[in-house]
Amino acid sequence: MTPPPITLSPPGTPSVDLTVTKTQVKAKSSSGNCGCSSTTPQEIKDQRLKERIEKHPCYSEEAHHHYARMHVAVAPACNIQCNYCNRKYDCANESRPGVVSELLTPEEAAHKALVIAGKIPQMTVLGIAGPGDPLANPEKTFRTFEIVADQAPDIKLCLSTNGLMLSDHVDKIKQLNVDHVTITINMVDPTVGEKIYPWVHYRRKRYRGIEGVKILHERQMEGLQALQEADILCKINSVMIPGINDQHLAEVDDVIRSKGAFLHNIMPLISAPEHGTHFGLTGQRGPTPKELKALQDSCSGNMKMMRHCRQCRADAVGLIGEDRSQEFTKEKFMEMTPEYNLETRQEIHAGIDKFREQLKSAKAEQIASKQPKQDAPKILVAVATKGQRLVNQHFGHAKEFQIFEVDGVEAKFVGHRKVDTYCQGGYGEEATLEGVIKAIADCKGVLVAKIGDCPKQELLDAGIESFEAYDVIDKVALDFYEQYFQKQSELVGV
Ligand code: CLF
Ligand code: SF4
Repeated sequence: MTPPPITLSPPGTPSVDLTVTKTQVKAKSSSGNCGCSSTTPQEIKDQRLKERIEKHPCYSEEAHHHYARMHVAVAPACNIQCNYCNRKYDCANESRPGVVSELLTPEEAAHKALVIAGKIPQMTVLGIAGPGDPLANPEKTFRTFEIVADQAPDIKLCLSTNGLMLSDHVDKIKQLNVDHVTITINMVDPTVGEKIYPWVHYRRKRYRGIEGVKILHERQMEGLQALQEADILCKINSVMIPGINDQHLAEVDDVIRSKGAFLHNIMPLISAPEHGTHFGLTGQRGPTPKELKALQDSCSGNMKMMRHCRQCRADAVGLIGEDRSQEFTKEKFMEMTPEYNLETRQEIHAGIDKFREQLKSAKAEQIASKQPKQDAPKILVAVATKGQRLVNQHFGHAKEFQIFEVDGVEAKFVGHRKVDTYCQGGYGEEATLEGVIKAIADCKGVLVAKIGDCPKQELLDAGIESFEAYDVIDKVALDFYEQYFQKQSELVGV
């Protein structure tokens, strides 16, 4: 007999039932706490690594469904020029690195972090990622970290840099307990880099062309090495630029892995002409989602590959995939009193972690109950979600769809597609529906909390079935998979 289902009630959502079987209960009760198991050094290392990333939404794909990050824009200056960057462009609806609405002083930034830590308690990471380079503005960057570390010790500090000045600052980074550093590395061959970086400003001198790129490359490698020696987790971001470094990024992946990088995040070039970047103005295209996935797949054998990056603004706030920065403009947050409370936050995090554990157990049970079939077909599904790894959003409200690859046994997150919301002011917008269908054209199904008859039919005409549910993504995806192939076999039978 199966025990009664465990009811999960993540904050702000209807309850979701996840049945935990006897086998699982037994497995849980026999895994530790019995005093007779010994822990190997590798297990201790793995456990320590798990603790370092489990609340970081960028370093853990699983965490990004539950925990949020925020950026504070305290670093205006940059010491290099990338052909894909124009920091003058500012649009609150735009989401890409380098873009920011308001610059902050370290004191204002710390105030903002304390306000948001109270209002969005699942915010666990404070990152500094621009709008210029944090280490071209070291005083402002480190002062911000110092104040926040002093007043909000549970917030993880994170830094994203081009790497030019990194090795000079690794001691300070370590001293401030910044445990996550990202370096953007687009090349390990300066002849490739020449097409990406027109100049580099290093130790009070501007170097143009390959001379500057060589300095940047050497400094990036030194920085990576220094992080490894200091035992600081390092993620590498690479911008995929078709025809320039797309063929070269596999080599970058090899080099960074051999030098101890933890995670590789290959992102698509954003190059709309209206952004005014060199690449935008010269017609350089970005990769298609298919090209990006193919490159990520080809590199993912080597090391952990990040696929959930949303190329955040330098003042982004919220879960990755949602941007709440407009709720916390300077005018607004300076009027708010910080309600940071460590105990309250810890209680909320404990609730989130319990929910995550239950999700994991249910997923493990689901996988164990399925018989993997050799050569089982894989299909993609698009999911409308507001987070918590649930199908919990109406089709018309989705600003993006998360894409999962399903093989009949499990559902793997493989990316996301941004869309314009279909529902505008309470009515469906025909023009945006076309864009949504185009964005998820390679998916067999769209999994949503609710969908209207009209978009449902148009999706079906395009070969995409709608599936309504309010439950854990993994479960809904597998239910859809079964139903989809059942229908297919019936059709063949007919
Ligand atoms: Fe910010 Fe970057 Fe830290 Fe994350 S973002 S500094 S590691 S806290 Fe994350 Fe945003 Fe992608 Fe960056 S989704 S752009 S990878
Ligand atoms: Fe822009 Fe960052 Fe490149 Fe500097 S390092 S030019 S801020 S993208």
